[in-house]
Formats: sequence, structure tokens, C-alpha cells
Amino acid sequence: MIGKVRPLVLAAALVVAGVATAGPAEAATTLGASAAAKGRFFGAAVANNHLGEAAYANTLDREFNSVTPENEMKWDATEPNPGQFTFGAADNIVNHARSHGQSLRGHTLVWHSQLPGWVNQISTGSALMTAMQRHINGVAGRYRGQIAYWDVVNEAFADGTGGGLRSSIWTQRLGFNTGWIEQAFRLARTADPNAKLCYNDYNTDGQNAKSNAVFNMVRDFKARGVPIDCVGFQSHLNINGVPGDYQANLQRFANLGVDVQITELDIGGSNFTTQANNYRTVVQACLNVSRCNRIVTWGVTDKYSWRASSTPLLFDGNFNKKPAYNSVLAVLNS
Ligand code: G2I
Repeated sequence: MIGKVRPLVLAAALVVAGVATAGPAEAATTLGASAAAKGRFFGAAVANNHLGEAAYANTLDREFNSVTPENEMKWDATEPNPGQFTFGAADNIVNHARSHGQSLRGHTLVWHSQLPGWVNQISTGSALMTAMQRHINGVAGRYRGQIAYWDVVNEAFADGTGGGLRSSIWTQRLGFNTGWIEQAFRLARTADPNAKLCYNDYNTDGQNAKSNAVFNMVRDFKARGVPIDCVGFQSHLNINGVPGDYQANLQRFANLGVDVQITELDIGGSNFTTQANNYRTVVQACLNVSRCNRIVTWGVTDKYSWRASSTPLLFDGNFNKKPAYNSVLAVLNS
């Protein structure tokens, strides 16, 4: 009798002491819980207009412990007219996440896309800088203390072999150097001192001219004390597409002293077995890099993916778990 009671008493004591007692035999059964057991978050991009759909919200809240608003915190959504902020949709996602204990990634403060027309019409660098300051103060200030990681600047670098910044309103008015990016990070730190600040981009998932250019910027920022804490790797991948040096690339950024995160993961593919293997590779790479502390898929279900026709996510259009879901859960529990 006593022999049967003792383990329970011991387990209870460990729980009170805050010691995890789950062993391999009690592997967690959701992405978020399994990632948490590895000291990570597993998240999804969320669209406010789907939160009212029970299957969508139930899947989100059961499986994911991190939320990124897919569009609702972007400039066109939050400041459609100069100095007039609209936060209804973003607030709704933030409230949903907070009430379900989900950590938030803010996306995104400064980007060349999804800008309201008035920003694209700003004709001088000083006016654009003033607008950027007001915008960062307005949006990052609104959610001060509630955002774990902000994508401060998104997709500033050009594709191809040049290794330079992309031509956009930002570079056209403020120059083809990283000074305005630096300024955005400094403003974001002031607006929300407790948020970790990220640079986020795509086609940076292996070592190439673009990721090298980002690497050089981050190294420079760290050397000069510019407040950058994290680099986001979007990882919009295809069926053939996990670069062989994916993990090594994450690791070289981590070695600069920043967190690294997979921020917009989706892997296109109609062959679900190949897709599952590619997902496994990405998640295992992240787990192998101690500073890779969050993985976010760019959506919950194939049904609402920005590239739905390539069925790139972990849940199908009926919210059923796909083979890729099972491979991800298995790696997280391994
Ligand atoms: O393009 C995929 C992602 C690449 N990295 C940055 C992300 O912010 C970006 O997300 C996508 C959203 O998933 C789409 O939902 O960004 C697109 C716009 O660049 C979003 O598409 C837009 C449509 O183009 C608009 O017509 C629509 O009004 O979504 C808007 C809101 O539903």
C-alpha cells in the first residue's frame, strides 16, 4: 500500500517545487506543449477575420502557444491616414492571445509593402523619418509590454547576388545604407523597452548573398550597440527547398549573440511525405541551435494560407492533422 502511495506523494512534491515530471513516456500531445518542453514556442500567423470560426480558433488554441497577426499590425492596417491609428483588428488578436496564454510576435513596423498610399507619397527623407518615428511610437507604444518579439524591419534586403538593400520608398528617400534601419530599432527600443527586436526576411534560409548582407548588418549593429535582439528567418520553402546549410546558417547568426526564430514557416508540396520530411528537417535544425527559440507557421490551415494552392501548412482545409504535423510533433518530442 505504502509503496503505491509514495510515488504520488513524490510527484506532487515535485510539481509543487515546479519540477517537470513528464518523461519520454508522457510526451506532450500538442505542438505548443511539446515545444515548451524543449524551451521553445510553436506559433502560427493568425487572421482576425477567422477567429470567429470555431474549428479555426479551437485548432489555434489547442496547438499553438505563440501568435503573429498576419496583416493586422501592418502599417496600412494601423495608420491608414497620417497620425490616425486604428487598432480594432490588432487589439482583437492581442486580446485573444492574452486570454489564451499565447505569446505574441508583432509584425511588422517598417516594411516596403502594405504601406498606405500617403506614406508612398512622402517626398523627403526628413518627412519620411518623422512619419516612421510617429508610426513606431504609435504601434509599438500601443502594445508596450505585451509583445515578446517585434519584427521591427521586414524584408529590407534585395534578392540576387548584389547583397544590397532593396529599392523602396525607404532607400529612395533615406539612402541605400542601414542608417534608417538602425534608427527604426532605436525607436522601437524606446517605444517598448521590454520587447525583443528582430530583423525579419525571406530567402535568407541558407548562406547566400542576401543572408550574408543581413549577417554583416547584424554583426555591425551588435558591435556598435544598436539594439537588435533577434533575426527572423521566414522560411517560405518549397518541396525541394530546405537548404543543406539551413542549421549552419541559423547557428552563424546565433553566434553573433542574437536569438534566431523561424517566423513564417510554410513548405509547399502536394507530396505530403516529402513535405513531412522537410518540416522535420527544419524543426530539427532549430532544436539543434540553442538560441533558436521559436517556430511559427504562416497560418493555421491550408484553407486560408496565402499560398493555399500549394497546401503548405500542418493542418488541411478541414483542420485535420497532416503527415507534416505528425513529423513535427515527433521531432519536438524526440
Ligand atoms: O507574402 C507572404 C508573407 C511574406 N513575408 C511578410 C508577410 O507579411 C507576408 O504575409 C502576407 C500575408 O500572408 C497575406 O495575407 O502578406 C500579404 C501581403 O503582402 C498578405 O496578402 C494580403 C492581400 O494581398 C491583400 O489583398 C489583402 O487585403 O492580405 C490582405 C489582407 O487580407
